[in-house]
Amino acid sequence: MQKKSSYPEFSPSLYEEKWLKNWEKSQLFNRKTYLQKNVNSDNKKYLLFAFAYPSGSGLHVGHVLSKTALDILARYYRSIGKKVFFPVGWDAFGLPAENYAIKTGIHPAITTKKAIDTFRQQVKRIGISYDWSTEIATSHPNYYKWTQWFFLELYKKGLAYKKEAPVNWCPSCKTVLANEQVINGLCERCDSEVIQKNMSQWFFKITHYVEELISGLDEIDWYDFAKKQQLNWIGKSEGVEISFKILNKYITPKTLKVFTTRPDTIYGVTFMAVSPEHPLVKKILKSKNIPKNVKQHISKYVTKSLKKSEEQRKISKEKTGVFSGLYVENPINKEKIPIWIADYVLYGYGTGAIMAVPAHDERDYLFAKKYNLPVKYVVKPLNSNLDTEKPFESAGISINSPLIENLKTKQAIKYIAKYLTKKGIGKIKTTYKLRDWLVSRQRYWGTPIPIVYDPKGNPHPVKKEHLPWLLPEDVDFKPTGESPLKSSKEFKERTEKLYGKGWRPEYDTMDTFVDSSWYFMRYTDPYNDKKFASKTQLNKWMPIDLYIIGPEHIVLHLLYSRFFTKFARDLGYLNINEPVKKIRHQGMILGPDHKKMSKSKGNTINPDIVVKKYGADTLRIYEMFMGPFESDKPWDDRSVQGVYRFLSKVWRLYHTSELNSRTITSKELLFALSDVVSNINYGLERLSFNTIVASMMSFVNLWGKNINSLSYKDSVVFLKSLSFFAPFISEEIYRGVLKGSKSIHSIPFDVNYKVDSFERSVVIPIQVNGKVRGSLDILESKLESLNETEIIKLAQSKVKKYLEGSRILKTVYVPNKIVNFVV
Ligand code: ANZ
Repeated sequence: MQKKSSYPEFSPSLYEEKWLKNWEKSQLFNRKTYLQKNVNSDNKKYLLFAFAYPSGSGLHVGHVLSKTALDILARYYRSIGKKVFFPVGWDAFGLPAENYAIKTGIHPAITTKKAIDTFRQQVKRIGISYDWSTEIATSHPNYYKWTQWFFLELYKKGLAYKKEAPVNWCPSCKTVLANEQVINGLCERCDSEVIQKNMSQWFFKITHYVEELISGLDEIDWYDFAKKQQLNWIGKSEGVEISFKILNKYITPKTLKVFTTRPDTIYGVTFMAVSPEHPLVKKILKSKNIPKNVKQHISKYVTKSLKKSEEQRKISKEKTGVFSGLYVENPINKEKIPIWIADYVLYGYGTGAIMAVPAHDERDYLFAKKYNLPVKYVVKPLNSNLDTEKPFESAGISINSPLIENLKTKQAIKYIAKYLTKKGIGKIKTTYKLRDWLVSRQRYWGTPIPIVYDPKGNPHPVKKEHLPWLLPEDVDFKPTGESPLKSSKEFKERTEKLYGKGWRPEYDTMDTFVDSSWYFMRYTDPYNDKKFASKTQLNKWMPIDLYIIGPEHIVLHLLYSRFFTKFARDLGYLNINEPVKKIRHQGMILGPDHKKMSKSKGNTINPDIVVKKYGADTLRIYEMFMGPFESDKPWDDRSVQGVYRFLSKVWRLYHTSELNSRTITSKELLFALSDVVSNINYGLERLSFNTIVASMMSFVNLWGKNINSLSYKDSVVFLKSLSFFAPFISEEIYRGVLKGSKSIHSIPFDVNYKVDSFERSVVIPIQVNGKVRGSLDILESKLESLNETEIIKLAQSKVKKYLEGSRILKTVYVPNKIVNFVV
């Protein structure tokens, strides 16, 4: 190729859209065109990004980060012969579209479709090589038909059931909220105070798989802190259930059961506490033997507590309660202990009642201090003095405890547990914090629960031939505290027509977390209208090899997805236990002010504007270069420009260098290039994108210093490396300047580049009068072509300084070893 003095200006907008169209037309990344055969667990790569909610505000820079990261991997894996599955879809049901509809009256289906269209166009524009043939949206009847099918299968197996339950209720959004939607007792969306309300709700019995949800974590390559968070949520505790005799002959039952993980502290119990929902409280309120004023007190307290959300009760530093008027007997020492009603005791955990040991439990301590109850220390530290100004919660040595005096906590627990079990008042028990999954939502824009009620109010499954059980369109979105579906005439008429007069449909829709708990399975076979996915496709692509999600999904989304996978396995569809092999989380991109981006702070960056100004390649490389993928990092406009300059240099070098087969790549550049290749080979799987970009930049800087030192072949190796990160410019140069006959994205990447073609060089020291004064550093191939005279001449020029003004008396050359001049 001839060196050119003038070359076309670097202007990404002139070619980026052109290549998009070209790739789309040739279906370059479509799974159907070339990936169907010979897929096995060794050669397949299922890459997944947590599918986006298509919000009205469009793609943000955070989406670009994770999508680009996976795209780079997808391009790399394809180029080394892997069968890549890289699907795309939309988590399209959800509250924002519905809230927008409430405000504007525009149907959520319309806003959602529009948002998806915008997202799709934006994602395509940044060159994400998705397999668009698999695109799905959870709000599409072809999708939610199978969400409903899953519901019915769960129902059939007794894993979906209905029960009356206290729920978090936001009085302003007029909806039930999941625990994680309650932040410090306030609604995540509108900051109103959340209250508790009893409602009849549908649940999925996720606790059925609780042990597997714990043990399965061992199979996943995931951060320890994330696994710990999920384990904490599941909250397995081994302890003892102890029965305390109630000292009141008019009250049944005769005993109060508590769950404790510290039976060794039983000598330190100074009060008992039951949750306001505990059945004993109802008994007390009904009892004629408890004074009226005590009951009034209790009743007032209970009403107030029940309005609080569970979260509020858990975190509040102020512990409150009322005395119940009852006592129990401590089975270990026959002490009379008062029973209190306190809302820091939760009804859904353990037995909903506790033996309180203020000396060794902080919550009990705060309560005891507030109500002047005794604090009795029964454990002391192993190696330090007991501080009686605060609770001592750690393990230590038992004191003031006759049966276990001087025993270490672990032994003491064992001893007491055994003792109580023998006496028939204790039982070893395992409890879990995990509750069944409440899936009912009193909202419109979600999957209708496929249940109908007969005139007596008994639930029946919607017949499978009536699926998809369509979401009615004629509804009034305005929240009334009831499900919006209740306002649909069509829905009611449809139900009566199909099931009989007086029948009614279930008006609740499902939590959108249900939609997203199985979408990765649907991806494998998105157009199947006989099954949610065929066993063949499922077992061909599952499990997901790499899943990138935001850290906000560590607990629930992954727990629910794991639950659905186990259920699909038990239905006989899958041969695996866990849906994902490896999970990673992207860091957050902060605003230029180092703060979390938010519209109200005015520090958001619109990726469209960056693309328009600098092109998609610059945006992609910049985001990969900002810092470690998994860390939070601020946006910096100057670095964006730096990346743009890097790409324009690439452009100039390819247009102005003599890239021909005669050029031998200089040693320096070979080093730099092999650095790029090995960084890709070792760094990509570790998501070390920024170090790869840095090595590409140093390669280009070196090249710029000596532009005619790169061979055509090696220039392709570099361009191919760059193509994973910057697919547009590399295609334009490959097809335009390097005259490649096919897409750069379909040529292979030489992972062995370093080993195969890296040339060794030979270093020959040069001595003057026996002293080393310099050295020759020559590539092996070049050395072969030089004769002795030429080598001596080169050596002479290297040590010119030391030879000046003298005459060379003798020259000794030991081939490839040393040159010695005697002067
Ligand atoms: C006596 C005791 C003494 C306790 C002590 C702790 C320390 P984890 O480990 O989280 O499972 N508990 C039991 N049921 C409860 C409920 N429904 N609401 C609130 N607290 C409850 O915690 C188990 C401990 O949490 C139990 O052990 C109980 O307090 C409390 F020095 O019993 B412990």
